[in-house]
Amino acid sequence: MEKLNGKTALVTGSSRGIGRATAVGLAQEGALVAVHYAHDEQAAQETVELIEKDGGRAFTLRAELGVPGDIHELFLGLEKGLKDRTGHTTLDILVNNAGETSAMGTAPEDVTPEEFDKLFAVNAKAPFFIAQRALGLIPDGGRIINISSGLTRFANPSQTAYAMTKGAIEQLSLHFARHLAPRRITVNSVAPGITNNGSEIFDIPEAVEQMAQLSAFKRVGDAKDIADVVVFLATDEARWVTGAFLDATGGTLLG
Ligand code: NAP
Ligand code: P7Q
Repeated sequence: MEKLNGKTALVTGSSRGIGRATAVGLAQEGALVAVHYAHDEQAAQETVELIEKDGGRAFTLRAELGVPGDIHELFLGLEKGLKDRTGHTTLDILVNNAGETSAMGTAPEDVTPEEFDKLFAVNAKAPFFIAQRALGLIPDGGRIINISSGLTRFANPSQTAYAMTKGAIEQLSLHFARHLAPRRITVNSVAPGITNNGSEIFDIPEAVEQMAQLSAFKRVGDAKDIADVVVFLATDEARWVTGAFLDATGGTLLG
């Protein structure tokens, strides 16, 4: 039985990686999914094709986040896409997944104010204002799922600024969970560890072998390892879980 029949979902940054696997997973459970992207329209279209091949429903939605007018552009496209397909603009599930993961190997001494501002604009500010704007569309019993990182609990100096943005999104989950509990809307954080998002580094066996050692299971995560956790949080089965931090790092934080 599909668990999300009749539901709608927005997954930011679902043209590839964890977002794509999440969009596919939500659609497999019957949700109509807005596949959001910034630059790679073809990749977003491929996500939609994957979903449709499976008998699911999805549409693409472009909006660059972290720039002026981003929230307006995102919701203009979202509301139109939903209205055209469902006759209304109800959004049951919001997954704040899009993230700036570049410039991550930089020593703290070398991080520039511009890089810092960009990371915060995309990873922290945009999710806050997306959630704020989505509040008018999310019905009682809805879901907000924020993608954090195990780096909020695993020290790695060259990822300080990035990890700071993920600390911020975890605060969004905590405080919005309290704010939205009267409406039975749950708000949670999911923290992946190193996860194969299809980028080139995961084609280098030696690099993958090294990264795998961080997990208690001695492998890197697959995007589906994370998507399955997000899909669970989106279902009614997770109605009693809110304000939580879900460690989806394959035991990287066990020490
Ligand atoms: P990814 O493969 O790098 O994909 C990023 C997605 O976000 C793409 O769809 C991209 O769209 C979109 N995006 C990036 N910058 C954007 C912007 N400024 N505006 C709008 N969309 C933007 O990502 P991933 O590795 O799957 O990561 C997904 C989430 O998991 C992120 O929040 C990341 O921080 C978190 N995470 C990842 C890992 C990991 O090891 N992969 C570990 C822990 C946490 P376009 O391609 O169209 O630009
Ligand atoms: O190093 C990470 C890490 C990484 C990367 O590998 C590079 C990538 C895939 O472009 C983005 C990325 C995002 C992350 O959130 C992490 C991460 O969470 C991580 C890494 C190394 C050691 C522990 C980690 O989480 C516990």
